Amino acid sequence: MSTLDYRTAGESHGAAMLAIIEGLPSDLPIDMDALNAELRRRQGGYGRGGRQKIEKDAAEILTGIRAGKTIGSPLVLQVRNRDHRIDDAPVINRPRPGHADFAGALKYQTDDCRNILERASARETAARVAAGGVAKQLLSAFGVEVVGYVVRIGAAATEIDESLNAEALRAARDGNEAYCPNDAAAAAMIDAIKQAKKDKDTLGGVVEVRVFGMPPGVGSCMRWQDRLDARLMGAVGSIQAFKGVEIGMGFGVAERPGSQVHDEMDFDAAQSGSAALGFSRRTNRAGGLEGGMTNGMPIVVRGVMKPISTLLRGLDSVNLATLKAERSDYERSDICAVPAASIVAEHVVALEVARSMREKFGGDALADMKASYEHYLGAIRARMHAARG
Ligand code: EPS
Repeated sequence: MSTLDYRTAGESHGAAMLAIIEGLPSDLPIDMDALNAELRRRQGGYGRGGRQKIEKDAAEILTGIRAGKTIGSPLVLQVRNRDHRIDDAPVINRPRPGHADFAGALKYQTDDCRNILERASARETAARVAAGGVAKQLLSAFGVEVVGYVVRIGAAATEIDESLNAEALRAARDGNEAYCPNDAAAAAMIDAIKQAKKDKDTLGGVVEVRVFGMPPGVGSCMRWQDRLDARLMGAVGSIQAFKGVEIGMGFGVAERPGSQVHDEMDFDAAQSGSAALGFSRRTNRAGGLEGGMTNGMPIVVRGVMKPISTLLRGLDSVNLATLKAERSDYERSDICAVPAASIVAEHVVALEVARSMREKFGGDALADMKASYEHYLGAIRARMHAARG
């Protein structure tokens, strides 16, 4: 079956976080240093709490690999938890409004929210970043680059310079602790997090992911399940604490007429060797996706993360064991995890893009998939050549 799928398992203070990826082609070399660099990046960013001083996340591959290359079998990744103490972790009876605590405790018939938060915790994203790191390595075999960064924390925001490529964006992001490609905006974001800490409060924000180098026609308009835009929205929307996702101009299209929304087209035969086949758009308000399919422009996805629900000053809650009004429990937590979430968003986007690439180009070995990719671009170029006469 040529698709790609993944699952995760693990509790925040259990033995390990695990990811299982099915559907990788054989012969893909896995660069562990690159995977581990992404895991460390996820642990960082300004505003993180005490847990990241304990953990030194590193991935181990348990299955699916031989001599450093995939062999087509399911690949299991493990990130061990140093803070492994799930059986001794304190009982939590006072749910944090905003967290999974309350609904989960009722659903799983317990008044100890610990059973819920252990799995609901954003620590689970370590497994998704490990899996997404593998997806990025598959995509890079096709010249596809994925980069995530922060565009807003609280009131501090930046616009992204549309002329920046993946490398420039990544370099700018990695230059500061807010993971924002604009240093001046990053300084304002860090100040906002410092203020939230003083106020014993938390802060959310907006992350953006761009995917460069996708050929047109990946995804589908034929089945809603296969629409790449919908998959990206689902994947980014599934990140812990995310409350909304936009593609391209997103909700901004509502206030503009069509002439100011759609991206007018050009064709330059001299560029037909590129993955975009010589077609270009004067703008990219569609965020690289039309009809559920890539259109050759960079994919642009944004997601909004709410402020973390664990506040040092607590929030009014109800004790589930006594039903008395009390402040919510405090668990060690972050003040702001938006920088880390930008890395998570990058990796879940990579997984969805890789899934659609597997479905479009198929093949059991990487060479088959590449041959199919080349055949597809070659067939389109031949049609364009014939059209030009
Ligand atoms: C996280 C680890 C967790 C939290 C955070 C994300 O560790 P601990 O609960 O031991 O401090 O810091 O999870 C949450 C914000 C949450 O609400 O659960 C991580 O590794 O990203």
